[in-house]
Amino acid sequence: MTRELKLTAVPSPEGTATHCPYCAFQCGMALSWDDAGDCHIVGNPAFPVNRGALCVKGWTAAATLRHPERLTTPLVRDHSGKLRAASWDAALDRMVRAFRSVQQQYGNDAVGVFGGGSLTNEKSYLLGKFARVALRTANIDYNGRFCMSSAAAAGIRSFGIDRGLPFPVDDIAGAEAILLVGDNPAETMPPIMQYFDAQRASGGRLVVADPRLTPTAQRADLHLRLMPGTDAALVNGLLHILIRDGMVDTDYLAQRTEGFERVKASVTTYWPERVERITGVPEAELTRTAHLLGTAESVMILTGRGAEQQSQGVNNVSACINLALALGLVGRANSGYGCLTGQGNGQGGREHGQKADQLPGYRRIDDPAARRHVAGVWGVDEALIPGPGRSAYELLDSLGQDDGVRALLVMGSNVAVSAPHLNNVAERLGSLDFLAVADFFLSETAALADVVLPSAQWAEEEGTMTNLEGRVIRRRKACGPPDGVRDDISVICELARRLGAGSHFEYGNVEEVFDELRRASAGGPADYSGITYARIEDNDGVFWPCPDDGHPGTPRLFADGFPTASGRARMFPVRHEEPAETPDDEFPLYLTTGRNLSQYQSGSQTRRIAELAEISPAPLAELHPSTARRYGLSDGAAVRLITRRGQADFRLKVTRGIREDTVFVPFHWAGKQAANRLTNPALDPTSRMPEFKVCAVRIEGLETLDAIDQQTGTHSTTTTER
Ligand SMILES: Nc1nc2c(c(=O)[nH]1)N[C@H]1C(S)=C(S)[C@@H](COP(=O)(O)OP(=O)(O)OC[C@H]3O[C@@H](n4cnc5c(=O)[nH]c(N)nc54)[C@H](O)[C@@H]3O)O[C@H]1N2
Ligand SMILES: Nc1nc2c(c(=O)[nH]1)N[C@H]1C(S)=C(S)[C@@H](COP(=O)(O)OP(=O)(O)OC[C@H]3O[C@@H](n4cnc5c(=O)[nH]c(N)nc54)[C@H](O)[C@@H]3O)O[C@H]1N2
Ligand code: SF4
Ligand SMILES: [Mo]
Repeated sequence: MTRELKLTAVPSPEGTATHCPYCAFQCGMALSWDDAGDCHIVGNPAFPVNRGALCVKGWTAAATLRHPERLTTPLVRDHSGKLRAASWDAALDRMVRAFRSVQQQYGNDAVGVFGGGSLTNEKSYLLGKFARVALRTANIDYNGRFCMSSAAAAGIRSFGIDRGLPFPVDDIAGAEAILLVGDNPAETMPPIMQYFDAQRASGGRLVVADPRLTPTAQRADLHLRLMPGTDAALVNGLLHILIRDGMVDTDYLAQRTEGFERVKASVTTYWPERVERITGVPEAELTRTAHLLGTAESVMILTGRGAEQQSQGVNNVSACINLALALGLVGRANSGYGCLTGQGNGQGGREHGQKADQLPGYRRIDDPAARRHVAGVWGVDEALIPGPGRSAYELLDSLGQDDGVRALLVMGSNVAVSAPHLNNVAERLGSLDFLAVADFFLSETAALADVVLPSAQWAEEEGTMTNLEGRVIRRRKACGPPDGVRDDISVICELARRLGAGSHFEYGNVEEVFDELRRASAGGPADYSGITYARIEDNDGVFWPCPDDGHPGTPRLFADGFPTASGRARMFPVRHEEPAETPDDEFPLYLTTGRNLSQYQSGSQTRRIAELAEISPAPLAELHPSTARRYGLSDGAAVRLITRRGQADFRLKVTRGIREDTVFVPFHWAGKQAANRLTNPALDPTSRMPEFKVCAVRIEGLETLDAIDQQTGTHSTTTTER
């Protein structure tokens, strides 16, 4: 199916300034159209975060807009099980009937909503309100649970607030030493490397803890090649050395923190020899790192998904926070703890109520004062707002079960590729009474749906995003959506109307949704009440919290105190616990998963872009040469990876850049090459984050390459059977 999609550009001589559709760096870019109607993208040098730089995904993002596989009409599954084009009326009708009938039969909570961190603030807010007010279900969660939840939980319990970076990215350039724990920004956020490069150019040092020698680790002064799942031991070991050698900031600890004595006692057993045994990082490297951090004037400790996506993810982050507090870094110039948020609106998406346990403004849904405030803004009875619902994986695991979710709306996630233990998730999705998916492409999840709604995307809509620094920015509309496509905001409002809650969903435009969000967030931890579209426009974005119109916003947090009961940061003792699964005779290697530079997430967008597919056409399983030799496997061989949950097939990339006991695969592909057929859904007890980064695996050679299904990501919209 090849066809031309017509776009109506919003006319502007220099192009329209907006932001990239992908990651949390939210690079500023300008879109313009030539006479032939082709869209061109250039980095926006005036936007102070990327300063004109883009990565290959940003450069090629125009291809998403007029892509021949764009959905331009709703699809409804017919009696023979095929998805067929339908009118909006028919599709929305079918949804409302299905939601009503499931709720009548099984109760309100039997309808679930699954959102995403790529949705704008306005959409995230409205989706949460839709679940609570129109569907009256407790069961809404989102893919950020798979992404930011461990760092968020640890940040909140120590600092009283979760803003990924409590300082602008600019500060990175001025840090004398940086420790990156499980982050690979050279591939996952390339333009941020200009700040790391500037840091090293002025004499700063970089230490990277990663089981792989990533492009980021290649730029480091020191690479700590730790065993997967041993982050807490590593970081406790660093703190042990710093305490032993008298390098902690005792004044800071006394004045600004609580709980240090217990932490100190808990790290006494993490002496370097033991930590070397647990982590595989040589004692000399531990000591060198600790002394580097202990002697530098300014130090940053940053975590990524490597440390966070574990069943010990919260503890791992807490160990890093303990280290940062012990060194007196938090709130000091060019210093502190931060996490590099992942998705485009991974930060805002976790603040405005699409999380199971949360109301807008980063309020807790079980906090009576928060409920009262938000009920007031929504004009509903406080008692009608449901309580906390199931977390993302638990929600997916409940699908079709007796007391579980029987009808689901997915907006902004491709769970059929990105959720852990996919074989189980596929079975659960298949057992639903009803599935609706809103997307711009027929993602693997949409292909399973009973109703598919074609959505407008980034450059076709207005809204705000909150980048990794907590800077609220404008996503500006640069062109109209293709005919037949609607924006998610108007779809949510229309569904609410059809469900009888229309009076709570009357907005003249997207800015009015934002204005309501501001009021709902007022007084909450993520207070947006002083942020307006106009102020964002005038200031290249505004940092939250921003509690009133005259407030300048808050680029840097914690200079004077912490929003905790005592005003001090709280330290929590952390013990190294093994991952839920470790290698044994049957599954002798560690499997870890993550990302490639030129593919994004479930690949639903980027696998469809020719330039990106050319750079990265299929996933490669990385294995160390000596391990490959042991199994008689060579570079390029076809292999099968097998875990207790499933198997998947890959070509092998033999590389010295990985530990001998570890295999790595990227998760951007579907079908037989889906890494998540292998991954372990063991959850962190606090954040409910699945253990994407560690499980036990066996590797077998395959005779032929036939088993490898290239998975270009294309589907025929009329033949997909459920
Ligand atoms: N190109 C590209 N960029 C992206 C994305 C994408 O899909 N593609 N996604 C965006 C999103 S949503 C996110 S969340 C970010 C993620 O950004 P990152 O966190 O940088 O990405 P990952 O590759 O998931 O994980 C980082 C590193 O963790 C390492 N690792 C694995 N196991 C362990 C462990 O046990 N301990 C430690 N310390 N490290 C370990 C991996 O080897 C990997 O190099 O990227 C964002 N940017
Ligand atoms: N094995 C393994 N699995 C992982 C991870 C890992 O490291 N390893 N990382 C996890 C992480 S950090 C993340 S963030 C998740 C991400 O995994 P997913 O949630 O699957 O993320 P995306 O691929 O971004 O899916 C977004 C889908 O929504 C659509 N979409 C995007 N924006 C919009 C919008 O505004 N409206 C609508 N209606 N649709 C939209 C896109 O086309 C796409 O199909 O994957 C997780 N899964
Ligand atoms: S770094 Fe992220 S925001 Fe910037 S161009 Fe690449 S994907 Fe887009
Ligand atoms: Mo993420």
